[in-house]
Amino acid sequence: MTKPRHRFNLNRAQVVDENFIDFVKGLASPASIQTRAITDIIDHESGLTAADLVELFESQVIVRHQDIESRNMRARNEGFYTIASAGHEGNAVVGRITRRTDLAFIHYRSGAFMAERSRKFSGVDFVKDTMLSFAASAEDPISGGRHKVWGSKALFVPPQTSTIASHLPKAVGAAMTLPRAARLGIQTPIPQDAIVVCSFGDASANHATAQTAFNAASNAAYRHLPVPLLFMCEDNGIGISVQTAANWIEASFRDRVGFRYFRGDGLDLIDAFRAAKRAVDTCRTERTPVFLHLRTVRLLGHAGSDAETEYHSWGEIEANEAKDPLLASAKLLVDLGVVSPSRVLEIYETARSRVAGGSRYAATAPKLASVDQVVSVLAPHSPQAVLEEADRIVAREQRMAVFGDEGHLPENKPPRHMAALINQGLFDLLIKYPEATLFGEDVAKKGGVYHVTTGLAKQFGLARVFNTILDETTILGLAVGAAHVGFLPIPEIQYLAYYHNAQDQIRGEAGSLQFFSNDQFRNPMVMRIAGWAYQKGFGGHFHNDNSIAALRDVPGLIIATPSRGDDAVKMMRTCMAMAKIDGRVSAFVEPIALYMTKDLFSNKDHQWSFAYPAQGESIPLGEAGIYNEGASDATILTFANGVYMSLRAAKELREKHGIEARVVDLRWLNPLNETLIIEQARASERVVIVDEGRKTGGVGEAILAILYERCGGDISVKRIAAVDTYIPLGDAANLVLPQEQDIVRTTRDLCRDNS
Ligand SMILES: Cc1ncc(C[n+]2csc(CCOP(=O)(O)OP(=O)(O)O)c2C)c(N)n1
Ligand SMILES: [Mg+2]
Repeated sequence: MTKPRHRFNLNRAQVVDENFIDFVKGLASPASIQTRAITDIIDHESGLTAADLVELFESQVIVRHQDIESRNMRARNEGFYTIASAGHEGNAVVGRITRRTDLAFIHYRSGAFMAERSRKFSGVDFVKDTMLSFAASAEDPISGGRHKVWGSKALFVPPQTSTIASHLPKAVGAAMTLPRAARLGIQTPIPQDAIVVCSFGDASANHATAQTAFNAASNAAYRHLPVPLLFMCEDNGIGISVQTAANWIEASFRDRVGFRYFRGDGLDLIDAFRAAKRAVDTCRTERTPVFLHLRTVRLLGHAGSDAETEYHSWGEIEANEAKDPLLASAKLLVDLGVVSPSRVLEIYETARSRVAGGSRYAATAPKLASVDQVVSVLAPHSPQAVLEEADRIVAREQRMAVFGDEGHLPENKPPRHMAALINQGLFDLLIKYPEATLFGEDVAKKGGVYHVTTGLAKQFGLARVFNTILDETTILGLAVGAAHVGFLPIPEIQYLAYYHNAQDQIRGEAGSLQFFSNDQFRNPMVMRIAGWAYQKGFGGHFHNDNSIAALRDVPGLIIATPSRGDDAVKMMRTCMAMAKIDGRVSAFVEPIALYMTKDLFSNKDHQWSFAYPAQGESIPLGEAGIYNEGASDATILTFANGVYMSLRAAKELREKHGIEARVVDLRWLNPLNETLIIEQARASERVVIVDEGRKTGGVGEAILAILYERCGGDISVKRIAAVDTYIPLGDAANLVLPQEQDIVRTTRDLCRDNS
């Protein structure tokens, strides 16, 4: 049907547009067809009516014009995004059949789904909102101009990043935890009969992150757990330029354990509607993972910048365009006698002008105009409210019900090591926050590798404290999803090295949600990670990882790392309060080597055992611990194991060298408290940074930068940091990690050279 004039026209949006008009003009005239009542049922199995068809078609058309206009906007430098839904408009049926409260994490080509979802809430102006998003306007109601995303608070569609498949683990998490919330009496933003929807492309289905989500859902269903999750694969047979093998999606998902598989033709509204209806109904009633395989076609290339002719012949491009679902929908409507061709064209042109109006408005709508505006929602912090929340005291009876009697209250027990205190701190947090849930590998019966979670599962039940499958992406995705449905998750990562394995769930997903949703969606959590090195004679690199670059790299992520048990409890209280009040995500890095440490200077001195802090005590974000405060010969800036080693070094410096060094436990590695660092550095004008992290990517780098930028040459600084290497097994580990004697020597030399 492509006219010869269209060959070699690189502007395929124009071609597809003209094709549609020509095609409809060529359809049989209204006089020759019967007319139907809008209430007529067209398909008895699904209940699809003529009215459904008309509205579905209107949604398809609106999205098509948005796609065409996005390219015009780009050409005028008024728009900044051109990935289209063109050819995928059949997904409108899923938008129509699902409910507004069916939490949806969607693909960038799910525009027609979104158009249909928008019908379910009168306060949403779909066209204007999409145009504002293309234009990256600060008025874009979902991201505030930070990205072109599909999303809406009112429509329960959180925005997704461009990282394909990264939204699937959280979809699994939301679907798995929604039923748990009901059992626990946790208030959820969506009703209990909601389902969770996620959509993605065929190529994305191969991604490790997608596969891990399929596996987690499959495994849960296999264990007879409810997982009301609809996976919608929009299969256009290609990923950018790479073809998906014929029937690959069907072959690999049709018989996946625990999945119900449905196939629909997204190029045919009746077939797609029927399949979607079955899929959604099955998912809703059976509470089981459903895989809806929707056939689509990709029109207009991968994005506006994609020269499709590099990998497709003109013939192939035209053959795809001939499959345009809008042609099929128009023909269906006319053939069924639902509307006339001229009415089809009217609908088409009305949509064009609505979109053009939205585009005109968006072109001049305000943009993000300052750094403050850009970052205003990245890391919200309300210190006063957080402090009050952290110090909020739980009713005595509630604690008594868990701890038993006065003597068993943790604050009435003798001083103990960090693992024991964190454990008790977690008991208190699970009492304080009924919506808190703790999960990870081995955390339940075993109580974690280091017994930090001992007794929690028994006390609070396996609905709240549970083991996950062995997969960090699943653990963190579960946390994000659980947060979306109202939980306050405390996921545990067994070792820092295994955070790296799954970091995109924090860096790309959890960390970015408030930013890309203009703080309308939040996924608060406190991610506990057993980390750092110095485990004597055990572990090698994988249990002694000291690289926090991957955490420091996440914008807005709070990094907390205690050096002693009482601090740990007080800092955890603040992290939970920041999650609760400001929706924040924290990484709580617990130094494994100090978990069981009781003594500081000599055997049985118990100087590293601490009393459990009473309710109402917390350590605010940024507050440091200062030891030997009056000391003015040198300032040691450090954290975690560094504090322990530095205190021992300071004793030796005093006793053997007459040097008085103060030791500053920074506790919070992101954001760094610059004011405090400067103050403490100025107190002696000689600074030793003890960073057990790696020289590259460790926090020492940032401290050096702060000191240099803020103090110039006024202050003498030396840095001790770990060697840029993986950590070897056994005693060789000490060759590459900062040692107590390094601190003594460096501080002594610094004082001697700058006396
Ligand atoms: C993790 C990741 N790797 C690579 C990309 C770049 N990329 C964007 S879309 C895409 C192809 C996706 O194909 P498919 O899942 O079939 O979706 P389609 O675009 O065909 O709808 C690729 C490789 C990305 N966004 N994320
Ligand atoms: Mg594809």
